[in-house]
Amino acid sequence: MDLKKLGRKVGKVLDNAGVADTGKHIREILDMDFKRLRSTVTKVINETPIADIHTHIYSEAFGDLLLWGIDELLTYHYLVAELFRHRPDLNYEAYWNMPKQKQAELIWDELFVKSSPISEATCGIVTVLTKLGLDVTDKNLNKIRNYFAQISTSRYMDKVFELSNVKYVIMTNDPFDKKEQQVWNKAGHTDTRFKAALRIDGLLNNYPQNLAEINNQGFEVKSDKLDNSTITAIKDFLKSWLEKIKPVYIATSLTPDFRIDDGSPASKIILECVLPVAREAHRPFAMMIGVKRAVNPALRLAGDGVGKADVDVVAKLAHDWPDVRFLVTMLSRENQHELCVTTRKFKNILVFGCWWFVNNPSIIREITAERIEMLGLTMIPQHSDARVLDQLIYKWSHSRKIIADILAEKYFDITQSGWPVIEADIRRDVNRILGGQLLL
Ligand code: RAT
Ligand code: ZN
Repeated sequence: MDLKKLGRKVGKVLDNAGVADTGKHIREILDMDFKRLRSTVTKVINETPIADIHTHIYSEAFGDLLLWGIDELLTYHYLVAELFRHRPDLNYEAYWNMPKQKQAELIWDELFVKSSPISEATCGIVTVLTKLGLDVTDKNLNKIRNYFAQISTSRYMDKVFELSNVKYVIMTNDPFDKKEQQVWNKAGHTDTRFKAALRIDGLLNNYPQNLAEINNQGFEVKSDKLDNSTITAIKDFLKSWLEKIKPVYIATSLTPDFRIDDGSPASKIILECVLPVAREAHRPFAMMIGVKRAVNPALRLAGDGVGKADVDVVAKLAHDWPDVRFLVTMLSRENQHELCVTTRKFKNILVFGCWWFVNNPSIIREITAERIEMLGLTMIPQHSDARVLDQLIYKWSHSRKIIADILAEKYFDITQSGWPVIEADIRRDVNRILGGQLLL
């Protein structure tokens, strides 16, 4: 007896009996072979508007902090690092002294004309240009520049959000940045596609250098001793920024050697200021762990490295602060499995994204499968980390494809064991992990 034929018959009977939905679902389940499943998952993932939970892009209100266009894409620090791989003869300062246009031309020439753009960062630019409908066959940079010269910022912004199908992005907002302060201290910003995150690296790493700035902002931090009145002032400083920018979370990056119980100013500020404020304000604390800053300072933003960190820090914080939600991502590939295990032990940890050096297809594939196998749908598989608006287009199109491949395999496995998988369930699941539901 052909099971599919029988299923279709049963489906029809149910349709006629007025239970059309059930009939449709039965047919759907029986017809679900791998190819079909994969195309359904891909369709659902492409149609699901993304909540991008960590980026470095800004709304238009932030003026020149918002980067977009071909020259910004080409001078993205991921490509700057690659330029020097191609041109070891080039002097770092000579590059930095060039005007941006010249830097972009050099990168275009070295990485796209004299070589094929097959690294993730370079092929990302090819994806952006082709998704914008531009012809790249003659490798003509000026033609590409003309396209960007003719479009206004707001039209382009709409286009990027539409092409990438992103519903909102979370920015990285630095309370010590003068340009940002000008915006927040005046009207703020109104574009609801942009939400804030309070980034406190400056407070943790540049303390006491930033003491003066905290004082300037009206919070009396008298010494660098972190005495009681200073702790209170830092807490007030944090609370005032929470009030001002209404961030989705408070965030910091941390070095691989960071320890929470070493009595350093950074750990003291986290324990005595950040976590009490986060708990009281019901804001998650996001930790991005594993970056070694300025391994090669001459490369500037492109000069940071990676190191394996101590996941026990995450476990200790999650254990000691059960009322605080910790969003965690780690930079080292070697930390990912331990982080999954730790996350299984603490309901207040939410793992997110494949950050920076692990945001490459081969590693995203591995980490995403590992997370699904160990955490199911209780994790946020990806964020874009876009620094240039246009990068939303490629970062999400590349990630969507990989996430779809992995999810399709996982759904197929359960159909093989007899579990019914229907499109509505896939949609529910995908919306949960990509649509920001887990952040609520
Ligand atoms: O990915 C990047 O662009 C890095 O430079 C960093 O900004 C990193 O993502 C971070 O948030 O510290
Ligand atoms: Zn980032």
